[in-house]
Amino acid sequence: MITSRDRKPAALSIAGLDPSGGAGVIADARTFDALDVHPMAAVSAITYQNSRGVLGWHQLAVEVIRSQIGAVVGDRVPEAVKIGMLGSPGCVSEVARALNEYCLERVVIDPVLQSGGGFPLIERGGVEVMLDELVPLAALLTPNVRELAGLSGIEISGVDSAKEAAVSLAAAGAGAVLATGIRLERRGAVFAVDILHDGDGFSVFERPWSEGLNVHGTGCVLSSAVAAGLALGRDLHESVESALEFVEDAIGSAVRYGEGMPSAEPGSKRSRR
Ligand code: PXL
Repeated sequence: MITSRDRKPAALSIAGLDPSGGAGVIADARTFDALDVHPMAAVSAITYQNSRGVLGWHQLAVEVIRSQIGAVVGDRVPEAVKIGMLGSPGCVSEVARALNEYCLERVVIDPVLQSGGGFPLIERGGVEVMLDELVPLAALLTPNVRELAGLSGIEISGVDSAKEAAVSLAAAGAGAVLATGIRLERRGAVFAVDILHDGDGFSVFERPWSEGLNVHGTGCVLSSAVAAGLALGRDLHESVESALEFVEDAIGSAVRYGEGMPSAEPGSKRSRR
């Protein structure tokens, strides 16, 4: 008989499908699995894309999204939830409603607004509903620079404005904010800075800036790795630190899978420092 103590922690990804496997629910499931968390998923939208970029996408009906979440969660409440591309304001609202209805906890939200190549992945009005209904349910929000600017309305020109924007999103109800990929030049060297604001203070993480390296899907992998850490019972700071290491390792071992840029391969090389 399987007891609750024998059960593997589970995490649910509610996100878009990237059929080429670089981002979305496939990247999320691979990340959960690599971190020994059982992967579950509900698809919000189906994108048409390959390694060269996004060609378009189709939004799934709100009822389809509701049915997927209801079926999965009705059987097994996940220890953590990762939310990615949602597509329409109606889907954002439905996901917020489901999180409340099923009392889902440890929710990590990657507020996806567009693809790396700039293709819009949310319809008009989506940002407002996200701020009103979803952001207050986030244990952690993981915006990149463009998402940070889009959600806060603050132009991001460096670490100080990123901190200001993170504070404004915490004031909008997010439990914590991890702002990623802020470019910093210091004494001729370029760094990518990630800033964690937990409502009180800031933790700042720096790594060398990797120009031209494919970062398609790294936002998905990062937020999923944090959700996996939370599902495994780690606290927020520990989960963020190990997720940042995990992504760095994944980028370091990226492989080329199509004509476009190389993709980050979750779990293909894991080394702990
Ligand atoms: O990286 C953002 C992202 C998230 N989710 C899906 C995507 C993309 C980028 O293309 O396709 C499904």
